[in-house]
Amino acid sequence: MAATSKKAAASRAGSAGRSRGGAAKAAPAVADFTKEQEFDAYRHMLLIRRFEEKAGQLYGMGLIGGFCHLYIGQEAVVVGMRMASSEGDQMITGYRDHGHMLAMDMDAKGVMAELTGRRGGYSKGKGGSMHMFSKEKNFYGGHGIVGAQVSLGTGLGFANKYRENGAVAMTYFGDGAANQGQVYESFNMAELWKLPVIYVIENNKYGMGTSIERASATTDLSHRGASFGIPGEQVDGMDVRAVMAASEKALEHCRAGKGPYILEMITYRYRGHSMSDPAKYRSKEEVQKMRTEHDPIEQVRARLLEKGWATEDELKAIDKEVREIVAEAAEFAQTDPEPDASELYTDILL
Ligand SMILES: Cc1ncc(C[n+]2csc(CCOP(=O)(O)OP(=O)(O)O)c2C)c(N)n1
Ligand SMILES: [Mg+2]
Repeated sequence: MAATSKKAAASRAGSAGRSRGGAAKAAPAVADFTKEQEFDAYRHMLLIRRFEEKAGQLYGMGLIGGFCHLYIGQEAVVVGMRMASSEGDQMITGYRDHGHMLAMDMDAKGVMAELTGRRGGYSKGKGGSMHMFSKEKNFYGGHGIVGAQVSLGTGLGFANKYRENGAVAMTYFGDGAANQGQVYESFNMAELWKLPVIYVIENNKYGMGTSIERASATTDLSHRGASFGIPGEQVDGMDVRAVMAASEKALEHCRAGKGPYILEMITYRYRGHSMSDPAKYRSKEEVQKMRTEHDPIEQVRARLLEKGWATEDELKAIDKEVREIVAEAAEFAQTDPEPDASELYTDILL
């Protein structure tokens, strides 16, 4: 992915955003996608969707131990961010991390095998769903402690500035995590030292079973950097074009040495918090409405068909290709051996 950013920046419609400190609202900007970009977005979002569906099945079959948090519904966030970013930019997130890894072009086999605790997994089968990393692909985890990745992502930004490498640390966290204290300590340092960090708040409206209205004194999270002077904006996180346009703008801000930027992605997860959550705190109608009216993949699909850029058969063929990648990953995740017992003593700090 990536490398399509310049074109989209040039064709971006309007100029979204707020003045410093998140004061003023502006019209949302939507990147005007080329045919190539629509296909790119479609493929990547579909890969995440199918991967997650398969992970859900494997979990149901008892093949995945521990926690497993699915990203279904939120695909446009990570794909849009990634489409605007460049080689070298880093990503770090919490435990809902499979989509982020696939967006960073990590191998589906390695991710799935980590879920099933196999040797060929990204953490040699010792980390599981929430603890995977790939320095090579600039993915820094995979963190189970809510909000912990925000300080770490700020550290990545510090390293980027110190090394003058031009990279930006895309640091993701949820609406629930947005109430953690260390988030604000990090904001302060990031703005004080003008660190190149984009704080991507994935507001999927719930932190476990608690809605944002019940948990947060203020619910417009794009304003959360106001007291530090960090600009922020709300983005339609179900529309990959809006995400990409916002990402372009935030990346430009960071690369110009102006410090951090907050993007609050308004999104939604279709499944429960984790595989063990039946999601009784919200109505079926609420979920169904998001699925039918705002699904990120359906939006791209509809545009491709409407513009005559793809036929139903071509889209089916992409689905088939994607399903094959996922099936191969699932096969590997079930046949690759478990780590040797001696691995209990490696990769640990003594
Ligand atoms: C420090 C800490 N407190 C509590 C938990 C338990 N916990 C796990 S996920 C979660 C909710 C976080 O919600 P949000 O940030 O909105 O992310 P989402 O799951 O919606 O992606 C909580 C409270 C934890 N893992 N770490
Ligand atoms: Mg949430």
